[in-house]
Amino acid sequence: MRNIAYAILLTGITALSFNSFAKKTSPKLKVTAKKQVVAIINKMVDGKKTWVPSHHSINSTQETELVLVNTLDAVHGFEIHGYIKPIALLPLETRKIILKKIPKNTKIKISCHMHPAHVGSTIVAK
Ligand SMILES: [Cu+2]
Repeated sequence: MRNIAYAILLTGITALSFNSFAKKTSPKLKVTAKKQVVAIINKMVDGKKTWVPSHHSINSTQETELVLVNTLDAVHGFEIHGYIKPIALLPLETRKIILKKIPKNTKIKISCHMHPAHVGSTIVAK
């Protein structure tokens, strides 16, 4: 009977010790900043292939998920010189890519590397 009592006592002490040990040694959860999402659509505007909207304003403290939508029935390019390498979007393709944080007041230009006449747009980090 005494052995059983000791066993119960020991189990309780072990559980308590383990819990406080776990609390001290567990790494804190990393709080990831919410990402912002920007949709950039490729479509015909006044007879011209165009990435719309023409201007995007983003928060410089967050990375950005760009949702690229090619609504046209041909392959089109997407590029942000210095930030996003040229991508070829298939007809009617939607693709999500991540734009890393860009410094405040930076203005970057979206273009189609496949068609020089394709109207681009700009992103400004605030
Ligand atoms: Cu194009």
